Amino acid sequence: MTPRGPAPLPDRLRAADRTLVMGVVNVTPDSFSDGGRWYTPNAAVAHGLTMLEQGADVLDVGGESTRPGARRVPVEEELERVLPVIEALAQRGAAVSVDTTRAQVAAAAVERGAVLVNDVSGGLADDDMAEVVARTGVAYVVMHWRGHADVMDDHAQYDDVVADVRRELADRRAALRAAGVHDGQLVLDPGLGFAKPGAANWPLLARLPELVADGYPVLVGASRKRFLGHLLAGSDGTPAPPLARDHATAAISALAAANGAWCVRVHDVPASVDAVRVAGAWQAAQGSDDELAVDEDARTGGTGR
Ligand code: PMM
Repeated sequence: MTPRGPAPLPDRLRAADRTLVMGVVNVTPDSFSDGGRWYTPNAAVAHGLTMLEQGADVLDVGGESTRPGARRVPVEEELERVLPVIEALAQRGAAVSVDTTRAQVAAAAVERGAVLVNDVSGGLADDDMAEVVARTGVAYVVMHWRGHADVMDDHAQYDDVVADVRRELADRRAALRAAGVHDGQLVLDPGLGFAKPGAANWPLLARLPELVADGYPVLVGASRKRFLGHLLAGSDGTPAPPLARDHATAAISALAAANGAWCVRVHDVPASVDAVRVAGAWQAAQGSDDELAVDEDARTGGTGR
């Protein structure tokens, strides 16, 4: 199948002046980050609606935990968990993303109104995913991944983590393109915490502009992850628990936004909405400063004084 010409992400997945914020709706009993607090469909929908009010641009609904060591959920159970929540949130006008590695779940979610498929395996976990993405034309997050949660820690060796992640993402893009997915559908994600030892996450953040320079929207999912727990460890070395990692998450949202991220995926929406707004205003002022300098140059005859 030949790839179609480039087309940008849908308008509702773009903001002119700032990075987007994706709120996490985990419909799972065992997520590392929120421990199943929103497990029933009603609780998950209510939580999603709250995040919309708090300023989330996209809601990411997932029914399978990806925490290290987690076991897989049968597909029927994943469908039962996510579909009612996706449908209800889409009907309320939300831009909904489905967090799944399964083609069958992705296809059903798009039918119920999802506008983005967030696949932490970048198409590697299910050979049919590329066909679903190509056929539906849905926007698609290609995350860097080296194996399911039960084995990913065995695949965490890198020469240069940033170069290796970029190269493996380029391989995924080529495979998706060959299956008929077009480049304009794609979002890239470095996959923080997925087959990444703690220290490997920092270069992926610090060198984010290299990934951004590959020319695709970039999603950053640092929220409440283990490497932040280690950063914030107490004096006895005990990692900070997930719910104590939100301030650090917001700091990363600001820095990721300032470094060109398209979107940040977070559990605590209000702080990251403020963070990306700060980054947006900061960058706009840098632009307006340039304009001021040009105006000033015109007035002073080019001395700028
Ligand atoms: N992290 C998690 C789940 N889904 N999706 C993308 N695109 N990027 C991520 O970093 C990511 C993800 C794991 O976190 P959770 O259990 O809190 O949802």
